[in-house]
Amino acid sequence: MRISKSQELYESARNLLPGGVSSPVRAFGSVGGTPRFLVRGEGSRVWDADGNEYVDYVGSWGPMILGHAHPEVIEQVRQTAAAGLGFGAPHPLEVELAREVQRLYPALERLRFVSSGTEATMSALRLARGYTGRDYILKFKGNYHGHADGLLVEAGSGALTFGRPSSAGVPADYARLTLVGRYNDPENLAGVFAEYGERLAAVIFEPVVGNAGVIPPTPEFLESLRRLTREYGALLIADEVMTGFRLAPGGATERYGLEPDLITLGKILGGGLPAAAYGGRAEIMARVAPEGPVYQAGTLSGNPLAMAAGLATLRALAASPEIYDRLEAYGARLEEGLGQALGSAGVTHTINRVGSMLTVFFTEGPVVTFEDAAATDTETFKRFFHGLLEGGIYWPPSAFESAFVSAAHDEADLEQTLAAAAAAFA
Ligand code: KE4
Repeated sequence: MRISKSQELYESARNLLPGGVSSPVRAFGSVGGTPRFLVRGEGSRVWDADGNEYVDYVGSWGPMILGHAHPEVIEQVRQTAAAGLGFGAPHPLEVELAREVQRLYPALERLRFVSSGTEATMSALRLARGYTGRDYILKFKGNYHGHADGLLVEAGSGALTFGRPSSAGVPADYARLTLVGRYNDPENLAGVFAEYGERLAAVIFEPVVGNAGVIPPTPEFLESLRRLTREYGALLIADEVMTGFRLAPGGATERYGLEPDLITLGKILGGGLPAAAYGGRAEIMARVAPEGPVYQAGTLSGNPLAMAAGLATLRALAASPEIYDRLEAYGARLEEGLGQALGSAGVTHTINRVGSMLTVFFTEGPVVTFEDAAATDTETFKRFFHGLLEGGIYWPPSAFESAFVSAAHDEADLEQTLAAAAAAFA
């Protein structure tokens, strides 16, 4: 496979951008090799600067649930762009998209558009602190909610969970206000609440973890989250930036019957353009400026093009609800086929899948906690990743990410994917 153009571009990019990329995971750091500079996408496929074609399971990290360059989405963006790219003023498309989001997420009596998932979670946590008057927040190890300072925190030492910075530049004093719990561990959760419950502003969690690889929630964990937050008056924030509109029309909230106090959304919400949101009950959101004292703002919030792309995406999904059956069916066949290919090659693995989100862990399994996921053999993942890449399959370049199936993936894609997986370990 000739990749000289990507190599040249990467050389130039590294003299301009840290690591040659605009977001770290794109640099292939954990798998090695030259990141592919992608220049075109259509349906389930993408092309790199050298003209190599790939079946795409990254989908821009989730947004491209319809597949790339969906005609209706492109047309709506084109029409909107022809009228101007943005005004920094209210726009009709904000009303239309908010109405469509509210139809799918009735819990969102009010919502605020922002430009990234990070902004959404950062703002939701500030709102929770402003609403409760409390300072501590709780997140879970292996859950990622974007790069706001208070969220770049890992479990501290000691039985409980004082946070400490997981990134340079985050003051220890600030990280200390973030507690880090263990996902799918109701006992640990009860312990944190016993110690800190009265001081907790919010608990933020991924309803289905995608950022440690896919880890589904246990019913007990979901039940204890809602019960304990209610009991102690902490807000429950479901971070649906990745799962929103993907695991069901109403995301994980619909799929698992969740009752969060706040929900954050992103990715599919912008259809591939920069749009995200946070929202919840009107009496909570009434605290958000300009109505209330919790400040949050953004030049490009509610940008018309992003609204147009998101609205066209959600409308295309609503017009063809059978898409969710197709995502489930392809996801199941991909899981089964990869299991057979890896099993036949004698490769120890376990696959976690929820709908169209899937991760192959190279460990015995089951993978129920972050520690289970961390046991995956990253060297074997590297062989899997590059075997797929050589076979024209663009898989997420990290063992701790979710692959994404789109409505555009078809039989030919599946056959090519399974053949490449078998060849990777032949
Ligand atoms: P952004 O700021 O990247 O739009 O969203 C942050 C975020 C928040 N919450 C969840 C559950 C997320 O998955 C994300 C971002 N996801 C990663 C993929 N694991 C984005 C890819 C990247 O960092 O380049």
